[in-house]
Amino acid sequence: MNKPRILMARAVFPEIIERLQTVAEVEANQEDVLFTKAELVAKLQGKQGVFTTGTDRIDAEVLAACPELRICANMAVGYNNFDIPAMTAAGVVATNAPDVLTETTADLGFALMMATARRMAESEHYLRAGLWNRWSYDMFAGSDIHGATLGILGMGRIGQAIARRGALGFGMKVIYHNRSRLSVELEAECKARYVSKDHLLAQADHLMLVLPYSAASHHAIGAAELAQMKPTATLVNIARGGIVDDAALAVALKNRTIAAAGLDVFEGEPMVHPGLLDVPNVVLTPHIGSATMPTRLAMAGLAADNLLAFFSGQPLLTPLNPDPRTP
Ligand code: 8YV
Repeated sequence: MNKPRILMARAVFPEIIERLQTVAEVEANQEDVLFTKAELVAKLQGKQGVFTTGTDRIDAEVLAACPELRICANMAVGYNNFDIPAMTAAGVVATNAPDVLTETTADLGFALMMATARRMAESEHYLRAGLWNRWSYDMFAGSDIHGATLGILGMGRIGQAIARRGALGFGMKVIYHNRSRLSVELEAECKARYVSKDHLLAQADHLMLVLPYSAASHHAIGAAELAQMKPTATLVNIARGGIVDDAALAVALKNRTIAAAGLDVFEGEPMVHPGLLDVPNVVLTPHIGSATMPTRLAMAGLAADNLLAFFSGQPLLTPLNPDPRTP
């Protein structure tokens, strides 16, 4: 029997390619070429599987042009790069990579919140610029993390892991808003209290965004929401670009209607809104939430395991839509 053929849309750990080669013919992309849609479609001809990352879009147009494609395995927990209804309609399986990055991403969210509240980037730039020549009583005085109110918008696995860090490690009062309320047991474990979005915006000293991107969450934080926040509040986005209206945020930061922001994700990344580059009160990182070697290896391993399971006739590990192989 012919081996299935898999395209790696981006470069990945060599051992992942070797693992996939045990069941499939693999076309790697170790030069890490960023394919245009037309190039991706051309590369997918004759392929039954594709290993994607969050930057590779699989939509109805791609699916229509690639009739042999049967599975897309995303090396990311977020899957807004997939058109799931179109994939389901085309009988193409979609998988993501949840759980393995939860704690690592929560660590980064917490680090960004602390760096933002304590003005670490701004003060480091000041020191590097040779401007530090004396101490003063309010030099880079920021806000406290311990004892403050942590507001979490989006209370999935990563939101819960951040809540635990805040409540158990730093004595923070944790409030959250989510599409659906957590069970009483989970709320008790995370020491988190469910509130309305308005209450969350008005009460949080530090607001953390961890909700998935969808049409419904587009600009969930815009000018109106920013205006509801305390002038002393900080905002951290580790979720997805587009959840925050970055232009409105740049204005809020410039006018200091909120104190500061920490951003790991951006609308239209890797482009960054120029207004965000212009203001000092923002800490910017290039989408590194899950970026530790063990976690990235685990994410790639899970995406590969889904492909291996699919082509060996085994149940999928983390499916996002119905498996057309099951009757
Ligand atoms: C990835 C992410 O680095 O998992 C996600 O949803 O945003 C990040 O962890 C990125 O999407 C690579 O696929």
